Amino acid sequence: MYEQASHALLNEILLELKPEIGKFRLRHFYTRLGANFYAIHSLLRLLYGDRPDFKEQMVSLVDTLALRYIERSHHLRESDLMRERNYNWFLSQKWVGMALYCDRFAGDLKGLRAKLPYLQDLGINMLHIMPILDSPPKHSDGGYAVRDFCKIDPRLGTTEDVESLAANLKKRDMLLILDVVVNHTSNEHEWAQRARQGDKKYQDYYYVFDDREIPDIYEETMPEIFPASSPGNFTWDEGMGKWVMTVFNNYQWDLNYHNPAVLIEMIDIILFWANKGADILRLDAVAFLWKKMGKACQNEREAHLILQLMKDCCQVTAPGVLFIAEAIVAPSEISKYFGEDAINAKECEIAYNATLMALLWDTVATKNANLLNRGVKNLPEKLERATWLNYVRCHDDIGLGFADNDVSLSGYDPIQHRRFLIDYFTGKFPGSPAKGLTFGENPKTGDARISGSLASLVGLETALKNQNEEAIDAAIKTILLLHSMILSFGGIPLLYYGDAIGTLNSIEYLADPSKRDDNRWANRSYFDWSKAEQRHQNGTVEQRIFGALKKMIALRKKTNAFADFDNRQILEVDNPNLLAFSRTDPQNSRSKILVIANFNVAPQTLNISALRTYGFFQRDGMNDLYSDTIILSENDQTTIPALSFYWLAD
Ligand code: OTU
Repeated sequence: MYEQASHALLNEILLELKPEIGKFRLRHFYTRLGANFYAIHSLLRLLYGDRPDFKEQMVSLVDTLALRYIERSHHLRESDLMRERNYNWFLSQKWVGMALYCDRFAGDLKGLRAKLPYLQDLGINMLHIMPILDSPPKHSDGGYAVRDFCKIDPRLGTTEDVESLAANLKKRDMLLILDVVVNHTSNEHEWAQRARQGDKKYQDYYYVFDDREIPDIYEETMPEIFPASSPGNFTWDEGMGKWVMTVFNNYQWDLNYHNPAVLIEMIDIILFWANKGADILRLDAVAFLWKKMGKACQNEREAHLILQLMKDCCQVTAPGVLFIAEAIVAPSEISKYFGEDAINAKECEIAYNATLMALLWDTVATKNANLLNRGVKNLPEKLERATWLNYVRCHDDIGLGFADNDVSLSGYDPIQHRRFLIDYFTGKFPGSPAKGLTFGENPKTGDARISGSLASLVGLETALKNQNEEAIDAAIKTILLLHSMILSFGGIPLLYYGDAIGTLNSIEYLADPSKRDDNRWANRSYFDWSKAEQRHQNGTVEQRIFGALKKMIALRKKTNAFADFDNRQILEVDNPNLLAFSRTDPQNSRSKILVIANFNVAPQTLNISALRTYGFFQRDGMNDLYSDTIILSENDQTTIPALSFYWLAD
C-alpha cells in the first residue's frame, strides 16, 4: 500500500543506506521493498515507535535486507521469481515430508546425503533436518539451545555441506527445511557471554533483572513449560550476578524482542539460512516471542506482529522461502499464526496441526472418533495461501491440547479424560498395551504430557514382546490408519524418521546424565539401518509398515483431491467410531474422494444413504484406491474393517 508518510521515510532511508549497496542493480529488491514498506514501517512503529533511535533502527533493518539480497545467489533469486509466479506451489499433494536428526539418522551431513535414496524409496521429498547448529553438547536441548546461529555443529559438518546438500536436494526435486530458533539462545551464545561479562548492550538482548521483584511478578501469570526438569521461568546467573528469563531449560535464555536490535539480528539470521538454500524455515516456539508482565506470555499480540515483520522482511529479500509456525498451543490460537484478518497468510504459510495430532491420539486410546469428529469440525477455516503440517509423531512430547469444551461435548469430563489418556499411554490403564512415559508432569496444575515412539505408544513393543500376532497386527494397522489420516486430510504430511519401520522406544538416553531427565529422548532413537533393511523382507514388521506407507504416499501424490485448496468437507455419519470426509479435486469439482476411517477394534457398519446426497455410492460400490478393490454396499450399508481406512473413488 502507498501512504505518504512511510513513502517519504522510505525515500530518506534509501539515501542513508550503506554506500556499497548503491553499487548494485537491485530492481526486484526495490519493487518488493516498495510493496512491503508500508507494512514494515507500520509494524515497526507499533512496536518501537517511541524510541529516539527509531529511524536508525529502520535504516539498519533495510540495510540488512539489502545486504542479504545482494548475497542471495542467482539460482535462489530465480527460484524466488518462479515461486512468485506459481505461488500456490506448496499446496500441491505432491509434497510429503520427513523430520529427522542428522546425527541419529546418518552420522553427519555428508552421511545424510548418502542416505537420500532411502527417503526417496519411501516417497519423501521434503526433508526437515532437526537443528544442526553449534550447541553445547551437554546442554543442547536436542539442538534447540543454539550457541552460534551461523555455524554448523562441527561434528556434523560445515555450512558448505549444507549448501551442497541443498543443491543436491534441488536436483532430486526435494525441499529442505531448517530450523531457526527465534525465541532463545544457549547461555553459551556470544551474546549471553558478553551479557555475563557486564556488557549492557547484550544484557538488553535478554530479560535480565537484579533481584526477584519483577521475576516474581512475571511468575504470577506465566505457566511453566518444563515444570519437572526446569521449573520456573527465571534462572540466577552467577557470572552476571543477575536473574535471567529462561522459559524452557535453565540454559536457554529468552531473547528480548522489546529491543529492535534483537529482531534485526534474527531477521538477518533467517535470511542467512534462506541464502544457504533452505526452502522452508521452521520457526521454533513462536508463541513465546513476546513477554509482558501480568500475562501468560504466550500468543501475545506482539508475538504476531513480530512474525508479520519477519514475513514481510523475508518477502523483500527471499520471497520464495516459506515459514512454518511451531506453535503447539490451544486450537483456537494456532490458526492465528497464519495471520489474523488475512486472506493470504501474512505470518507463517504453514503451521503444525497440533490439534489434529492430539485428536488422533485420542482415538488410539478411546477406540472411537467422538472427540476427533468434534475437533476437526471446529478447526478454523483455512486461509487461501496457507496449509497445515499434519503429523502423527515428532521429536517432542504429545500434549493433550484439545478444547475443553469439545471434550465435554463428547461426553467426557475434561480432567478425568486427560487423566485417562495419560494412564492409557503410560500403560497404567487396565489392558492398555502402550509403553509411553509421563513428561512434564506439573503437580501444581495436574497437567502432564506423554513421551514415547509411535510404535511403542500404539502397542507394538508389548505385542512383539508377547509374540502376540493379533496384537502385532492391530499395532501395525493403527500406525497405518494414523498415517492414512495425515496423508489425506489436506496439508503437508510430515513423517517422523523411525516410524516407517516401527521404531520402538529407545532407552539409550538413560545412560547419558545430560539426557536422562528428559524422556523425549525415548522417541529420538539412533536410526537402525539393519532394521531398515528388513523392509525388503516380505512379512516382516518393517516391510508391512514401510511397504504400506510407500504405497499410500505414491497414491497421495497421484490424487489431485488430496491437494489443499479448501476442498475438504467433514461428513456426518451415525457411527461414533468412524470419521468420514470428502476431498474434492480442485480442478474438477465432480471428482471426489471419500475418506472413511474406523478407529475401533471391531468392524463397523456405515450407513451410506446420507453419503449419497454428497454424490457418493451412486452405484452399488466404490473403488478403494488403497486396496484397489470395490467396496460394495448392501441394504444401504457397508462395513469398514477394524482399525482400517478407505480412500474411495468412483
Ligand atoms: C520446541 O517445542 C521444540 O520442538 C522443543 O524440542 C524444544 O525443547 C523447545 O521448543 C524449546 O526450544 O515451544 O511452541 O510441549 O511442544 O517446548 C511449542 C513442549 C514449543 C513443546 C514446546 C515446543
